[in-house]
Amino acid sequence: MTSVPISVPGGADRCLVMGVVNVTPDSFSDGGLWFDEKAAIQHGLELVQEGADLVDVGGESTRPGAARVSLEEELARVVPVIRALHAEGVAVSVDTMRAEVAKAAVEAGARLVNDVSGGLADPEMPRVVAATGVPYVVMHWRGHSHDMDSRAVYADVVTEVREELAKRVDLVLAEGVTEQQIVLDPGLGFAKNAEHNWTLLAGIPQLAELGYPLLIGASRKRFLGRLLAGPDGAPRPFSRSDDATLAVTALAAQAGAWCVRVHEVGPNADAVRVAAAWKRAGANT
Ligand code: PMM
Repeated sequence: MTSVPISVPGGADRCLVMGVVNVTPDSFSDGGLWFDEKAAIQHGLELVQEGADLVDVGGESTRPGAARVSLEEELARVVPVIRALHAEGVAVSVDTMRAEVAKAAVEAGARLVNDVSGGLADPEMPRVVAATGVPYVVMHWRGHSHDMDSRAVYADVVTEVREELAKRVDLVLAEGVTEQQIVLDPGLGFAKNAEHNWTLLAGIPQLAELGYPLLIGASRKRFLGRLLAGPDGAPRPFSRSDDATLAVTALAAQAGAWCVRVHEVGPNADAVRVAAAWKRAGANT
């Protein structure tokens, strides 16, 4: 497996925790909470206090049905927050599908580009990421949020996601990104229904066979709320699905995930340490 040059304080041999700061008015679970620049910076610093290894700053909501924001608006939302967090010594990633935002974010100090479209939304992205040399999260994606649910059609979701990711890898490598930069992500909830998401989680070992570190983003997603629906069938609100996120984190870390992307960092940071201790003990017996 390739190694991603994000140094973790203490050089921890465990799954990393990426905390989320959505600088948006409309993200699914935390839209509006960190829309104000000062609030976003403060929240990023709190996430680090709680144990985040990385803070993922995004300025565009990708919730199902979301409309796009302009380039100017996205830059105005994320760049000042990234610059301020970087100045405080925080390892920041930028959650963007736009090459120009990725470039400005890395110039402002971002140390990883997290592209939910895996280079499909902006053909310039792989070349720009190649030039920066920072790690690049290539997520599985089939189209923009406004119609992604209609693309959630698979005969064998693990095989198809694996093959589509492998194609993206070939393309970004051809554009100059190195193997050492690449992180893959199955893109839970992006053109996937609940059953697809569970099958992909169970398929982490097969996805890992591609040979790249894996990032898993299950936090507060709708499939958890559906699983925990009450007797009336009403999905559990995302605000009460953090314990389920935590369970996914522990199991994903156990299955070999490189990083989990979560909204509530503290308990997830504990969970990855539990999984690491369990694995270490297993290796010694
Ligand atoms: N999910 C969201 C946003 N960015 N990035 C990666 N790499 N993987 C994900 O699963 C992912 C992502 C949507 O979640 P949010 O809007 O609730 O933060």
